[in-house]
Amino acid sequence: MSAFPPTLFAGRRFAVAGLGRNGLPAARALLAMGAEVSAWDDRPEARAEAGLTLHDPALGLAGFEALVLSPGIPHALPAPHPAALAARRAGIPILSDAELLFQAVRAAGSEARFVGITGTNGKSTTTALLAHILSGAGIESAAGGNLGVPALALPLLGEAGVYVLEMSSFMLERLLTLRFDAAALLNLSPDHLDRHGDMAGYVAAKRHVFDRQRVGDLAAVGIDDGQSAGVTRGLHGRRVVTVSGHRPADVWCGDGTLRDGDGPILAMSDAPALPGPHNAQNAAAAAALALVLGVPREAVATGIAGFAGLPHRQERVAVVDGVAWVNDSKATNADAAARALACYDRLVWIAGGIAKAGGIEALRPLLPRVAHAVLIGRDAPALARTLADAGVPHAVAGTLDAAVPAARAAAARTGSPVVLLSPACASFDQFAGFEARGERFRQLALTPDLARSA
Ligand code: UMA
Repeated sequence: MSAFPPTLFAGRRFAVAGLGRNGLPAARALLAMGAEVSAWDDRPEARAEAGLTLHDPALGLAGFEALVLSPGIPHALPAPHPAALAARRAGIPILSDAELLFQAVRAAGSEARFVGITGTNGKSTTTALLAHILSGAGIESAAGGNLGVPALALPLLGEAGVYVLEMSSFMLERLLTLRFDAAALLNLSPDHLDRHGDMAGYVAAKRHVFDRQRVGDLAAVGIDDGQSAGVTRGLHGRRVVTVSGHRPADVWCGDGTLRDGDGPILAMSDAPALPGPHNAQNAAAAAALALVLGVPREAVATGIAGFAGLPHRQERVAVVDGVAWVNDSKATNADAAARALACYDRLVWIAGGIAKAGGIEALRPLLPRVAHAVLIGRDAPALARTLADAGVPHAVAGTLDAAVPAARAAAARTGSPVVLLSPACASFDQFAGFEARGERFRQLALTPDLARSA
């Protein structure tokens, strides 16, 4: 693992638009490789803080090799950003940082392998899980992309190294030469349709993860939803491996055991951080990728069993008096909360915040599992109406600080073994983001006196 040579990109000229978590490290990395970089952000304070040579791309991009556009900035829908229009006028490509990482690695003479992981849900978990399995097996790896460390902030890996990149649909639309030795598409449900026009556009963007793959490259495809399963058609030449959390596939989970054609890999009960069939599918995908990367079967099993999980995603933060406190603050919509609720037969549920269209109506089939619900946030009254209609005992606590002691009492009263924060709502009415909401839950769960004194 080392830094990229300082003259690697000498003589190359890039425009970088967007100086947030993606663009700022990208601009700095390109500069550190010797490229000439002109940067821009529509926020004056971001421009001022960047300390970079500034150029408004809307004024023209003649002479630049490419526009590195932050993933959140649209190049087509709902309306193209002026930088993207300027790139089109200048006839230069619009690239993501992952493409430039690939170019840099190859320019540095490294044949390190690239793994791309995408899907609507579970891609962060699968990326982190694969990186965990690889490091346990002693394989040098660097993980990032949409999750955590942006691609161009990753180090240079040698021949035996493996980059594990979580790829969003936004990043996948901006590749030119990057080829994934092994790629996974986990699942597909409607998301980011404003950027992709419709479901067909979204699926097309996700499918780019398999572009340029050669004969024998691995294409792992989740078959637990029809849209994703349909992608297996048309992947000729690749080594297609189907993965499922609950039905027969090339790598799948049945009777609680993760298995493939060679037999059992491990019992998912040995992997407490990966509850539910959706996590079983994430584990199946990570296993398929790890096996093709040369990780021995036993090391795949050990890696999955020892995975600690990601913060705020069904994260078991405490077990107090036999009650497990589970932080699933990342569940900002009903779809995500459904995955968590389905994992427990009887629970106390903390939910609420700013609800998405439809509220928690879609969760009705799962509500009989809820022994008691405690509601917080702006849309608690609307959620309460659904719960009342479904006959679920509930209370409106208002804040998380009030909800935690109420949930503790409800768990004792109802004999529920789990208190689950899976809000099915955005957090912005009361918190800076889902992370802050989850952190407060963790503090309150671990320190009962904090809640009592609040
Ligand atoms: N900006 C402009 N003009 C605009 C819009 C934005 O100048 O018209 C500037 C903003 O002022 C800001 C920057 O662009 O400075 C923001 O860029 P961005 O929206 O791409 O966000 P980043 O902070 O750079 O984070 C991005 C990813 N965000 C998105 O894809 C929306 C992060 O994924 C990623 O972790 C990060 O790069 C590092 O690679 C987050 C995400 O929500 C987790 N991803 C979506 C998802 O998971 O569903 C795809």
